[in-house]
Amino acid sequence: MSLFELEAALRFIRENDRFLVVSHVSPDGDAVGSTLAVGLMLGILGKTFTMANADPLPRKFAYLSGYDEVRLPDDRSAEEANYECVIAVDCADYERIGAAARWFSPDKRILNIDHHPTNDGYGEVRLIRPDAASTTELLHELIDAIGIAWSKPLAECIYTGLLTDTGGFRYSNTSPRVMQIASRMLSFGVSGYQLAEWLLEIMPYSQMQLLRRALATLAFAADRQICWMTLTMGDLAEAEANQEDSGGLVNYARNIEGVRVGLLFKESAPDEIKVSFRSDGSVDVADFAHSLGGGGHVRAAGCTLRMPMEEAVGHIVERLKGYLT
Ligand SMILES: [Mn+2]
Repeated sequence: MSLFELEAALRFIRENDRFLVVSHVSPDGDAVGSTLAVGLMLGILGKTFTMANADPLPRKFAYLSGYDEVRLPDDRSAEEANYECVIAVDCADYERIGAAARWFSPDKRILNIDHHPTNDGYGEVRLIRPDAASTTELLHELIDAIGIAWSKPLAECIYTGLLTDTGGFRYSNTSPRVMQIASRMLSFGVSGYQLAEWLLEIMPYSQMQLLRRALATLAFAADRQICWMTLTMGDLAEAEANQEDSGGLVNYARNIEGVRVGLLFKESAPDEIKVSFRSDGSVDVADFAHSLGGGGHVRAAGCTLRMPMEEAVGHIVERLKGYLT
């Protein structure tokens, strides 16, 4: 981010009050960590604010400070609508804010803080840095610039975004800078081994039941360079799984030797298929997902198709075969 961008973001925060903090639908660790970090920062600055998300936050992030304060769009009284100052974090485009945008005033101004390369530059003030591993990496810099004191709760938010968006400090975005910030967060009391165990290793029983069903559908194309799994609404019901249980399962498809792109097709509603893409790095799945109306990162992206499962699988696998060659 340029100094000019950082200054504009600081001014937006310092010179305004009554903020609405939002992130993307189906929030991940970086979305939750970023939302709550901004909330903690605004609280320390003496600002009034509300945090909202289109979807419930995954339960596994309940250890983060402020988790219970994030509101759903339906949970609203009249005086809480019409926020003029919006801070959107980790959200690559305006549509991904989803139903949380119902709380915006028609005269809203948005501070867009994000690291997705596909960010379309919405908002009046923008702090966008595609080379950052997580949005919390940018927030670390913003928090230092705004000059508030670090605490364990704030550090846990930053660390959670770093840990989850780097796949446990394993992806190619794990830069020296990421490790420096992580190290600093540990010095503020974050328990790195406990968060790693809780976020990367422990799996709910219902998620394991879902994994069992997903693995039974493993299929391949293009000399096993493409591998996919499917999950129907019936699978989700039988496993007594919730939406968050399917997170990360796509990696089982991608992690097979020789596979360049792993996919998970998940039926989220009748004739609505959410597709997750994971690449070994040789294929830009953000670009591919973008061509289907989705987005994400080079190695991890997604899109939603409105068609039956079989049609969605055929459509995407055929297109992907052409994309590989
Ligand atoms: Mn992120």
